[in-house]
Amino acid sequence: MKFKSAIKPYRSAAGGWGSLEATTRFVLDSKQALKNIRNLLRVNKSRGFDCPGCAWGDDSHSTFSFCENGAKAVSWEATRKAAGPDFFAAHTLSALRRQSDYFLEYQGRLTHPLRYDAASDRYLPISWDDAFAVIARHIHAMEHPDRLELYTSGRASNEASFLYQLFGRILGTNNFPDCSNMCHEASGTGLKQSIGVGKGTVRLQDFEQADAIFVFGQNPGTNHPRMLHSLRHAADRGAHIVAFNTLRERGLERFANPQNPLELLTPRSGAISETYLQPNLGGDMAAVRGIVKALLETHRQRLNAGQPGLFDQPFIDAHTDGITAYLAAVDATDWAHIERQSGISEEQLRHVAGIYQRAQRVICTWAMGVTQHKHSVATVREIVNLQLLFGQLGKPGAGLCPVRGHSNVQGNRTMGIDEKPSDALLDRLAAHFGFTPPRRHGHNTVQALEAMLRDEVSVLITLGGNLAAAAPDTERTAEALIRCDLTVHISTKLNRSHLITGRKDALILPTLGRTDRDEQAAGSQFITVEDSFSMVHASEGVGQPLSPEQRSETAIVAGIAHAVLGSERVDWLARAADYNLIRDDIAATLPGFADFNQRITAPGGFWLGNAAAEYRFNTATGKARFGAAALPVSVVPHGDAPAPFTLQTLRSHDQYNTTIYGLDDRYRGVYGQRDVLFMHPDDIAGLGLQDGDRVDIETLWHDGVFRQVSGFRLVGYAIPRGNLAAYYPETNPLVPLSSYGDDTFTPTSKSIPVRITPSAAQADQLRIA
Ligand SMILES: Nc1nc2c(c(=O)[nH]1)N[C@H]1C(S)=C(S)[C@@H](COP(=O)(O)OP(=O)(O)OC[C@H]3O[C@@H](n4cnc5c(=O)[nH]c(N)nc54)[C@H](O)[C@@H]3O)O[C@H]1N2
Ligand SMILES: Nc1nc2c(c(=O)[nH]1)N[C@H]1C(S)=C(S)[C@@H](COP(=O)(O)OP(=O)(O)OC[C@H]3O[C@@H](n4cnc5c(=O)[nH]c(N)nc54)[C@H](O)[C@@H]3O)O[C@H]1N2
Ligand SMILES: [Mo]
Repeated sequence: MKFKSAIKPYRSAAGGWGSLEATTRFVLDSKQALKNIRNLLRVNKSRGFDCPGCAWGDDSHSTFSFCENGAKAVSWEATRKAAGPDFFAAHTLSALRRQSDYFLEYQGRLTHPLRYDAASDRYLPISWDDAFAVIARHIHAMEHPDRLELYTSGRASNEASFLYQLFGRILGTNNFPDCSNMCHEASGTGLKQSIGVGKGTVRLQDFEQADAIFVFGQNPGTNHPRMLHSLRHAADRGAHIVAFNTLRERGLERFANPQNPLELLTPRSGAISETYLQPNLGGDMAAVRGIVKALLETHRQRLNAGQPGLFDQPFIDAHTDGITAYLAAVDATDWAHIERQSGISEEQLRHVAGIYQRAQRVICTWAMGVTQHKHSVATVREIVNLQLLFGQLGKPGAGLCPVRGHSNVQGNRTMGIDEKPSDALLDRLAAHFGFTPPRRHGHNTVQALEAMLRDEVSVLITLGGNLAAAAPDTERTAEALIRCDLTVHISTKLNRSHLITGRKDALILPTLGRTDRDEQAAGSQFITVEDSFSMVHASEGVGQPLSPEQRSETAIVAGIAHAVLGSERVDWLARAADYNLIRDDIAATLPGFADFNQRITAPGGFWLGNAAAEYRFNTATGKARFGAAALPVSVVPHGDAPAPFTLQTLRSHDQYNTTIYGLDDRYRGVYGQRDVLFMHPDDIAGLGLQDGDRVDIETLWHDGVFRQVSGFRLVGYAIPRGNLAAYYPETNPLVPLSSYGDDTFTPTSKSIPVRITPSAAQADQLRIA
């Protein structure tokens, strides 16, 4: 495969013709265009499947609720290309390890259960029964149930997740590391501390009533394209969109609706963000504090003049505590600190405070630019503080909106994929299934990897995902996986994690995806998922599975549980034959799911509700709590001395996490390459270098480990000085396993202290990592 590399600015709006063209190209290039197009038309409709792309809600405005990147995700999964036994007979693992991530997934869908054979260095076919027996043998040999790690990636259905956590807990462990630990953990933790529920308080329709929408640390043009429709409609109504993003992102600046044919014929490409601020990496807490400081000043001036203040005093009195300490913390923060840390001037922050002040209804959204820092929980809580002062909770068109990643990551948590389960959850499981669940907390992702490195883990099972490539500190993560006796991956496609096998055994179990029809003994099955707005709805695949050997995730989890635990207490296989039985279990054990099987038949599903949006705050005091944290002294976790640059690792337009669809990042003007480093032109000049030069990136950390990636091409970009950006997962080797968020253990993927040096090898050959 050949790629032509180029850097050229993208001049059109995000969306529009460019995105329609790209979608058509992806759909038509794939082996079965017709099936793909039919699938796309049904995606996110009441019949059909939920888009595996992202967790944004379904929009009633567009005729076809899909977007360019959803189309890529669907056609990537629904390919007729297969990586079957022939492929594995032809390739040793040593040879496959030399291939790129792109090559591995491009081979197509996994079709047969496989077991690693060390003698031939190949994966060989194995029967399902034998595969389950291998797993049972290893698990039975463990001295303690905590020697098992059960990883989940956020695509797994509610039904599969529920069985998975039940299996782990009956066995006796709460070791449920998941992708969320690397993603929105800080949102859940911060929101729970502040408002007692770890989920957003808004619904999709709130975007239709907001007067202002503040978007923090998020790139919806690429990662949540359907969100652009909501932003666009809001902007058209005259709502103010204020974006905080370290980079200038095309999708946030301008957007033409690619699903509105008329609009494509006109040159109009609505401006989205009227105000676009570029904070330093990790500068959002300081920015929000500055906004509050400005608003507090006006509030006091008004009170002193005998006028009503700005804040929503009735809401504050009735529903919150901690305001005095918080306002004292705001007073104690000086403008110099705010300006230095945020990188935004007092004047700009006062301007934005004015927009906030004039809006009756404000929504704040955020994603990884807020959650992947050391002080992310404090930052989330600062956003909540701002909203609480104005009572922006529980009223239409206002509230808090962490925009989730994987399409069912929120549902996974609801189902109990949680290493720190509440006692209430465990009590209900215990009562319904008649067992004594473990009460000690389990491992999150970082703790699981650390335990593996200490040889405290025998078996790793992953329900989707690509742990080896998604986790930080690539070398240490690989070392961790190798130290397990058995690694088991339940996957749709071949990926890096499959190539790093446990020291005694390794299995790959091929699973059906969202788009595939799922036939079980009781007939065709659907699964359920929950979006970012707590809407639970059904998803039913339409395509004929590529191989009769592929099994659904639910059936695989049930098969493992049956082999390990037998079916006396829970009839796992009956549940795999008829998912209604699992939904009955869920209805009996999880709040909000009464009459699940009946309510799920409603078109569009049902809303789980949100206690905080109804002024019920499940905190220690029963009130929403202001957080009074001081701004951190430094936002970048560092070792012995401050680093010259801070690096964030992010997604290109042609990737889904560790899945690389192609080598373009159209909106940022990057074509045919991924080994680029975005830097301010003056910083490039300051290093005595030029645009296009190759550099090495080295992490400055205090554990004596040398972490470097090399040969990255400098790209001059609109980014504040001292800040850098490069793509994930190529830069994961730079994120130290021991650098994670306070209270979250989320790797600090958006603030890595680094040093840049000219590349020794100014290699010009194309590297596809
Ligand atoms: N097509 C596609 N869709 C996806 C995904 C995908 O890979 N591809 N991934 C899914 C997943 S799992 C997730 S979690 C989401 C991720 O969605 P995003 O959070 O949008 O993902 P990132 O690419 O990490 O982008 C981070 C954005 O925040 C900005 N940023 C980084 N640090 C800071 C900061 O400190 N302050 C501010 N204000 N801005 C900052 C970056 O410039 C960038 O625009 O998307 C989901 N949807
Ligand atoms: N440096 C850095 N690291 C990061 C991030 C970052 O921004 N920077 N982001 C973090 C974030 S937000 C996340 S969510 C994680 C993502 O971490 P993961 O969720 O572990 O990774 P993915 O790349 O989404 O997983 C892709 C694999 O999932 C499998 N798969 C796809 N669909 C299905 C399915 O329907 N069922 C099953 N069983 N398997 C399926 C395929 O085999 C595919 O290879 O990465 C994190 N890591
Ligand atoms: Mo994520």
